[in-house]
Amino acid sequence: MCFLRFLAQARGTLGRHLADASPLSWAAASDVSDRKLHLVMGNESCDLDSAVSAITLAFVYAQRHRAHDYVPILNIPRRDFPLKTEVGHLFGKCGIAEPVLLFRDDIPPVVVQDVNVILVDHHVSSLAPNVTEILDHRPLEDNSPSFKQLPTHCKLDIDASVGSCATLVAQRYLAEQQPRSTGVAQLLHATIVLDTINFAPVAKRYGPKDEAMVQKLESELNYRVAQRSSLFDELVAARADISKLTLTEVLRKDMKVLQTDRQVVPLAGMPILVRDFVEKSGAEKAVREFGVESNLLVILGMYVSPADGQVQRDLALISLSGQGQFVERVRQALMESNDPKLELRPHEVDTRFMGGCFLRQHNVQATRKHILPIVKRALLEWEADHGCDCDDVYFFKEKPQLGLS
Ligand SMILES: [Mn+2]
Repeated sequence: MCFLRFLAQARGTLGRHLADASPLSWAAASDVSDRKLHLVMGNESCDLDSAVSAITLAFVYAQRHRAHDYVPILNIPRRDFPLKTEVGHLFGKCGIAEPVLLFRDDIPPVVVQDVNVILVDHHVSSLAPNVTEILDHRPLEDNSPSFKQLPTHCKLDIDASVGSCATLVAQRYLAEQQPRSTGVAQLLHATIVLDTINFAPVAKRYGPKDEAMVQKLESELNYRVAQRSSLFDELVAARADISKLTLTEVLRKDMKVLQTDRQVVPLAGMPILVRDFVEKSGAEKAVREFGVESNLLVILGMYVSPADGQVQRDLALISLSGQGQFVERVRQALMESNDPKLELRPHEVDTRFMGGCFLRQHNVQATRKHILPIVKRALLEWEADHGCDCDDVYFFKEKPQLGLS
């Protein structure tokens, strides 16, 4: 079966299993129950790596293990798909349209009880008890409670030396003669090129496996090595193309949420400088929508000059509830960071947008990966300092006195 037809049939396949799961059909159709449903899922960012790894691995396994069903699931609600602009772009190029794709909200919770799950591009999941196989390249989090819930027979391929999970899928795809698909090869190739920053030596985001797989895919596709850089530029431009998004979607496009016991802090990453974003009409309304119910919003901006590829970064801290001291505390932590030094300085032209704090980040190498732990530490320290209001801490303070009397 060809790749596109496989994708077009995925909904029907899932639907059959959903029907099987209803008690009425259980008694009627016992002959189909031997076919086990395997959901192949990427992580909740649904970046290109997660989306491509899920749909290509599901296809390869479906063709090789015909006694079972493999259905790829994109791990976001369907309404968020337009935010994944580079995924939409590459899928469109390969003839894959949004309506054939299946999303997290296409699977009702009841079906999850009786299915196998294959995780790609992540390995910590609330579905852990159902997981039979993992392909991932994130550093191993074997202390996480969900990791401990994995069944003992679960097959693990967690390899932090590769830049892209698509490399691990490509290994499986190329290991056997069948199936062969230009679409699969194109998707895997493009994803590896993007994730490894086109094998840029300074970024060091690749290993020997990434190189080997890309070369094999190129020979299958009759691509020249020289084509990589235009493909890379095209994907980067597609990822940064926010022209069709609303300002709230721009904030949600690439967000992470920092959660402590007492606080929820959303971090937005945008392909535009925050300083430019706040000048747009409707920016305040978008920020309010984005940060509803949070004490603090962290917004990270980045601008890549199309002319010379020069990167600029800036960031903003905004408290919708006007917690100025709290913002100041996080600002201090970011300013004082030495690992790495962020080299934060005020913008040339200052802004008082929503009473926030706006800074240019002159160390453009530092990314959200570096900023996230600094903010988290500041949150926890703030909470520790302001725990004095709690009853339990009050009693703790009184205890020594009681002991003396
Ligand atoms: Mn990845």
